[in-house]
Order: sequence, then C-alpha cells, then structure tokens
Amino acid sequence: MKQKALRLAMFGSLLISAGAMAAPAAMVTNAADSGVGSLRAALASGASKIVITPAVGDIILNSSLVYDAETAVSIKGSGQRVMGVMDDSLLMVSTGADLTISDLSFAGPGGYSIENPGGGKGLYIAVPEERVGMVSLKLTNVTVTGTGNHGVHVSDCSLGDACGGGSGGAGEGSAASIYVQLNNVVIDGVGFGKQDADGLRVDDRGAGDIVLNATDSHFLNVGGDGIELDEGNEGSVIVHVRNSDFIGNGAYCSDELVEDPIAIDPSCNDDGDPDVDDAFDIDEAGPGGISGVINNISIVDNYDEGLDFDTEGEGEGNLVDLDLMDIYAAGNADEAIKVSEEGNADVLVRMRDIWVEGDVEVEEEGMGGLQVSLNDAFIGDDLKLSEKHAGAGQVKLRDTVVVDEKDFNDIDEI
Ligand SMILES: [Ca+2]
Ligand SMILES: [Ca+2]
Ligand SMILES: [Ca+2]
Ligand SMILES: [Ca+2]
Repeated sequence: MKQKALRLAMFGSLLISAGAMAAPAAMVTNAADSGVGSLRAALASGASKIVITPAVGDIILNSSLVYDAETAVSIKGSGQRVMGVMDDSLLMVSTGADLTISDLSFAGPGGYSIENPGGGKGLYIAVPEERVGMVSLKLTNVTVTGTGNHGVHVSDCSLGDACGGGSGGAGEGSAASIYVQLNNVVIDGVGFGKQDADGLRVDDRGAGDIVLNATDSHFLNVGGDGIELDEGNEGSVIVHVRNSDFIGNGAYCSDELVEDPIAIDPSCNDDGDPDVDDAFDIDEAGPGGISGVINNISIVDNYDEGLDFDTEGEGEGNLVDLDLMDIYAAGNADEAIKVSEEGNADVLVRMRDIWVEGDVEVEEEGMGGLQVSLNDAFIGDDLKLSEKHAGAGQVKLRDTVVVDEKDFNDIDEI
C-alpha cells in the first residue's frame, strides 16, 4: 500500500516534470547524415516526437543513428528510406527507451550470404539491466530490408548477440517485459550476413514477458527465422499474430544455396546437418508458458519448421494455451506446426480451419496434461500427439482429415 502510494506520487511528479519540460516536436527538414535539420540532430535534440517532412528524400547514413535518452520517442516518416552500410545498426536505442516509428523504411545494402557475411541490424533496442516496466516498440507501415544481421532486434540479455545461440535461456536481463507491436510491417531479405540472424528477434532475460502483437505483416526471405522470440528465466510469451505471412525463411545455412555450408561456416553445424531456420520460432525457458492466438496466417516454403513453439513450462500454474485459426502451410521442410512442452505446464491447443501440407505435432513430456482439438482441418501428412509422464492426453477431431498417420502416444480420442 505504502509502496503503491509512493509509486503514484513518483508517477505524478514525472507527469508534471514531463509537462513542464517537454520539448516541441523536432522537424527533420533534410536528408543529410547530420547537422541542422537532420534525423540525427532530431534524435539528439531531446524531442519526444520527430516528424520527417514529406519533402525530405531518402536518408543515407555514414554511421549508425543512436538514440540515447531514456524518454520515449516517436519518429513519423513520410515514406523515406533510411539507408546505410553498417557493422552495427541503422538505428539503435541504447537505453531501452520506448520507440514508435511509422511510415519509414530501413534498408541495408543486401547481397550478404554465407560466402559474403557481415553487416549489421536494422533496428536495435538494447535494454539495460536496470530497466523496469514494459519496453515498447511499435512499428506501423515500416519496412526493413537488406541487413546482414537481424532486421529488428530487442535485446534484454547480457549476452548480447550470443544470447539464445542454442544456449537454452542463458544470460541475465532486466526486470522489464518487452512489448512489440507490428502493424503493416514488412521484413524482407535480411539475416544473410551470419548464422541465426532473424527477421524479428526478441531476447528477454530476467523477469518479464515477451508480448507480440502483429497484424498485416510479412516476414519474407530471412536468412534465420522470420520471427524468433527467446524468453528465458521468469516470464511467459504471449502472442497475437493475424493476417500475416511467413515465406521462404531460414535459408542462410541451406545446402540448396551452397555445396557444403558447414565447411564454409561451422556455426551452421547442427549435429552434422545444416542448421536451417523456421518461419516463427518461440523458445521459452525457466518459469512461464506460451499463450495466444495465431489467426489467418500463410506459412510457405520455409527451410525448417513453420510454427516451432517450445517451452520448458517450469514452475507451477503455467499453460501452453494456443488458438491456431485459419492457417495455411505448404512447402516447409519440417513440421508445419510443432508445439512442445517439457515441464509442468498443461498444454491446450485448439486448431480450427487449418490446411497444411506436412506434419502437425503437439507433445507434452512432463507433469502436465495435453488437450488438443482440431475442427475443420486438413493435415497432409501425420498428426503426431504425445503425452508423457503424469497427466492425461486427449484429442477431439471434428471434420478433420489426416492423410497419413495418426501417430498418438498415450492419447485418448474423444
Ligand atoms: Ca526482462
Ligand atoms: Ca533464430
Ligand atoms: Ca520463462
Ligand atoms: Ca505429461
């Protein structure tokens, strides 16, 4: 009670100081790399709102743009491209400040491959360890293309770019959660400058959740995963993705592009096979679960799985609770849809209006149970359901065709 009152008082004083000190909107009036009227100068001005006027053309950078204030900032473009050849990022927020961008593109030079590695990120939000609350990144009408590393990266992880590299949730992080909102965002042709460079990558460590809310967005031809959400320690992953598509992602290590990718880049070695990537990958470790809605999604020609959602479900009271609706999947190398849980969480997956080539797999390996329902579904290959250890496994199939095998382990069809 006392703490809450204190927090409210602090919030009040913050509001007053913000009201008293808020800088006016900064106008970007030229496309220069720096100097008066440039985007770089606007980012350094202390303004919370930046507007790039329509007369400004494409902005060609000589070095990374860095926003290093702690206050939230919004950048409103009018269709310009922000371009540059960077080893780090086109735009970095070094403080974990909230960032909102609309009507702007970010373009690396492209041309990266396993034989021509390098390059930086498009947007990079680095979250310092002392950050609390919710780190918010909101993108509307934003395109990211041609970067060698991640297109968009939010990192709340002390290991930086080594975070998540198969290390099972290693690294430290802040108490903050991460919120990413994408509205009409295109991420295309990024992530070919190194192994495991994704379209959108979010790393959360320490306490806090990852919350992704994406609409009308496109994840295309990414070298790594179209999206990877990597949540370790306390906290869950909550997703709402609709009206979006994932096409041709995960090829950086593919032996379709070069003859011996593992010899060229040893980090491509996944137990002797080239480590190709997914359309949409969630890895949740430590306490927490995965929940949300995936609705009206196309998943086509990805080099590994389509949806690849894995959780450890450690601790008490966790759930994997997913509604997968109106999903089309074809031409993916591995499972179209795969959900796995290794700990104590109960797994509830409801699928409706699904048309997929390839397998659908849901497995629960620990103390929890598994309940899956399919309604109006066509599965072109196997339906693989597995419940292990304690807990009951049930599946309800309505108007559902499984072309190949119903591969059930300890599952009652009800
Ligand atoms: Ca965190
Ligand atoms: Ca990845
Ligand atoms: Ca967790
Ligand atoms: Ca179980």
